[in-house]
Amino acid sequence: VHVIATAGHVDHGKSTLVRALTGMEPDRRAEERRRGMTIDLGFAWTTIGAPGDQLTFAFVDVPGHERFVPNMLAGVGSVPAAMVVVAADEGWMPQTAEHVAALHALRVRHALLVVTRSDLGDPDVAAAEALDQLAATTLRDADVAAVAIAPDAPPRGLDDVRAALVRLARALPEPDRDAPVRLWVDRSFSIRGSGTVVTGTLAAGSLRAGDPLLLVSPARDERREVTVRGLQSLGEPVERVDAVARVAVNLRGVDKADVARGDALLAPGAWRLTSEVDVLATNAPAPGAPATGVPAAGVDGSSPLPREAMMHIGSAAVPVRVRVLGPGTLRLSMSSRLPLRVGDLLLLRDPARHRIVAGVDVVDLDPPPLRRRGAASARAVDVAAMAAEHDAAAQLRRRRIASADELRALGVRELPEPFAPGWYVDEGYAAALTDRLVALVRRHVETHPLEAGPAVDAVRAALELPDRALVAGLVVRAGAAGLRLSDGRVVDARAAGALPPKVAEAVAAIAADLAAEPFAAPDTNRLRELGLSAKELAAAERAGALLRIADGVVLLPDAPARAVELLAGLPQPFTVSQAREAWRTTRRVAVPLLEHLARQRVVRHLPDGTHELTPGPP
Ligand SMILES: Nc1nc2c(ncn2[C@@H]2O[C@H](COP(=O)(O)OP(=O)(O)OP(=O)(O)O)[C@@H](O)[C@H]2O)c(=O)[nH]1
Ligand SMILES: [Mg+2]
Repeated sequence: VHVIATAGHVDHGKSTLVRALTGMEPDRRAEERRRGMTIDLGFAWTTIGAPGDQLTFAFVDVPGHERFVPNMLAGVGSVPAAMVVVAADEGWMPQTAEHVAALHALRVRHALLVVTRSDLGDPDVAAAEALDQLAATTLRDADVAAVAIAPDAPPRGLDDVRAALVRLARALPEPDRDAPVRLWVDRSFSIRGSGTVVTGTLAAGSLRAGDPLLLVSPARDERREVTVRGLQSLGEPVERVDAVARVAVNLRGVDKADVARGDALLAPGAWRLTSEVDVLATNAPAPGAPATGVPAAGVDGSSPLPREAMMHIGSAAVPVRVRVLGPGTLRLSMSSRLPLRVGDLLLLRDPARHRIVAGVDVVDLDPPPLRRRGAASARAVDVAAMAAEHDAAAQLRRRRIASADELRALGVRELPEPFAPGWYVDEGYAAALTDRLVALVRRHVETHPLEAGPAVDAVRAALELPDRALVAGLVVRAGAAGLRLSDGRVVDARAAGALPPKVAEAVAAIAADLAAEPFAAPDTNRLRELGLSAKELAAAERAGALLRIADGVVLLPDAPARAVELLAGLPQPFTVSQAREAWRTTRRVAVPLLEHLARQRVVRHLPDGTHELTPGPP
C-alpha cells in the first residue's frame, strides 16, 4: 500500500480530488460536509492500474484551514509521500506555503503537484508558480498534473493524476519491514462488540494479531501493556499488516478514554522514552539544490528562535523548551516522555506565528546536564561531531544515493565501503534497485529477443542513476541472478540460450547445410533467404548456436576444433591455400578462420606468410 497525504490551502480541492480518485468520502463528519471544509483527517483508498498490475493507494486527506494545521501535521507525520494541491484560480497561498514548509522540514521528497480547479484558471501559470516555490525544497522533483473536477461537468485530468501516482509509487523507497513497530495513533474510536480501535500509518515494521505492544501516551505520561486483538487494513480484517500501510488495531482491554491521537503503540522493549534530546537542525537540502531551505529560518540566525515551540513527531504534538547550544544545535526539553530514537526527524513549529521553525535530527537521547559556563557551546561541538559520525548510513537512508563529495560536504567524516567507485548507495535502496534491474533486463529480453539486454545508458536512465558506474556496481550485485556486463549491455546469461523460434529454425537449416561440409559457410544470399541479418546472427552467436568468424561468415561452434584436426594432417608450416584445400572451402572462410585460430593461439603466423600449429597444448 502506498500512503499519500494531501497538502494545500483551504478550499483548493484536496478532498474533492481524493473523492474523485477513490469514490470514498474523506470528509467524514456531518459538520465538515455542512461547512464544505475539512476539519480533521480523512482516509480513503483505491487501486490504480489494470488487473494483475494494480497498486493500492491510501490517502490521508488533511485540512487546509490555518486553524487546523496541527491536524494536518498529525496526518503527514508518518507518511512518505504527498500530493500538493494548488487551485489554478488562486495559485500559491499562505497555507500552501506552510504545508510545504512542513513537508520540507520532514524531508518528504516524493511528491506530486496537482493543479486543481483548472476549469477556473490557467493551470500552467499556477503550476509554474508552484514549481518555482518548490524548487528550494525537498519537493523540488515533484511531478505535475492538472485536474478540473467541477460539480456540474465530467471530471478532467484524473487519468494524468493516476499515471503520476503510479510513477510516484514506483519511486518510493522500500520500507524497513524488520524495524520495531512505532505506530502513532491518529484516530481512536470504539466499536460496539469489539471495543477500542486505533488507526495510524504504519511506516515501518509489521503487526500481527496477538502481538503484545506497549501503549504510550505522552500527553498523559502513561504506559500500559496491550495486546492486538484484531487488525484491519483498508476496511478488511487481516492477520498481519506490513509497512507501509494504513492500519486499524483493535486493542484488548483498553477503554476508549485510555487512548488518543498522539499516543504510540510500540514494540515492547525496543523504544526508549525520553523527555530531553539534543538535536541538529541540518535540514540540509539535497545535492545540487540551493542551500536555502524554506523553513530554515530561525535556525540559521535569520530570525530568532522561539523559546517555546510545539514539537511534532508522528501524530504527536508536545510543547518543548528550546535552548540554542550553538549554530544549528539545540537542546529540546519536553513536558512528557516520548518514544524517540537517534536519527528521528522532529518538526518544530511556532504556533503563535504560524511558522514552521525547523526540521531537526535527534542526535542524543540522553544528553548530559550543562552546568559550567561555556558547557553549551562545548556541547554544540560534540553534538555536531556525533551527528556527523553516525551519519553516513542515515544520510544515505534519506538521499539513497550520494557521491563521496556530497557525503563529505554533509559533514560525514567516515565514509563506508563504496558501492561503486566514488558512489554510495543505501543498502535497502540497493536491494530494491537490484530487483528493478533484474526485472528490467527480463522485460527487455522479452520485448527485444534479438538483443542481449538493455544498454548500460538505458539502464542508467531507467533507474535514474547519476552515473554509469552505479550500473556496473548493481550488475555485480545482481551476479547471482545471472546478470553481467557485455559489450556495453546488461545481459542475462541464463536467458542467452533462448532464441526466437524463427531464428532457431533458420539456425537449424544452416546446421543442416554445414553437416556435410563444415567449412562451406553460407553465403549472403543463403543468409538473406533464411532471414538472418547481422542482428539475428549476433543473437544466435550469443546463444552458442553459431560462431561468427567475420562479418557475415558463420560456422558451427565446433568448426575450429574440426579445423585444427585437419590442419594436424598437413606438413608444418602450411600455406593458406593448403589450409583452404584441407577444409574444402574458399579464401572467404579460410583467411578469417586462420585468424580466428591465431587469436585462440592454436595457429601461429610465420614471417614468410606461412602458418603452423602451435606446438604443445594450446
Ligand atoms: N469548478 C471546480 N470546483 C472545484 C474543483 N475542485 C474543487 N472544487 C470546489 O471547491 C470547493 C472546495 O473543495 P474541497 O475539495 O472541499 O477543498 P479542500 O481543499 O478539501 O478544502 P479544505 O479541506 O477545507 O482545506 C468545493 O466547493 C468543490 O466543489 C474543480 O476542479 N473545479
Ligand atoms: Mg478538504
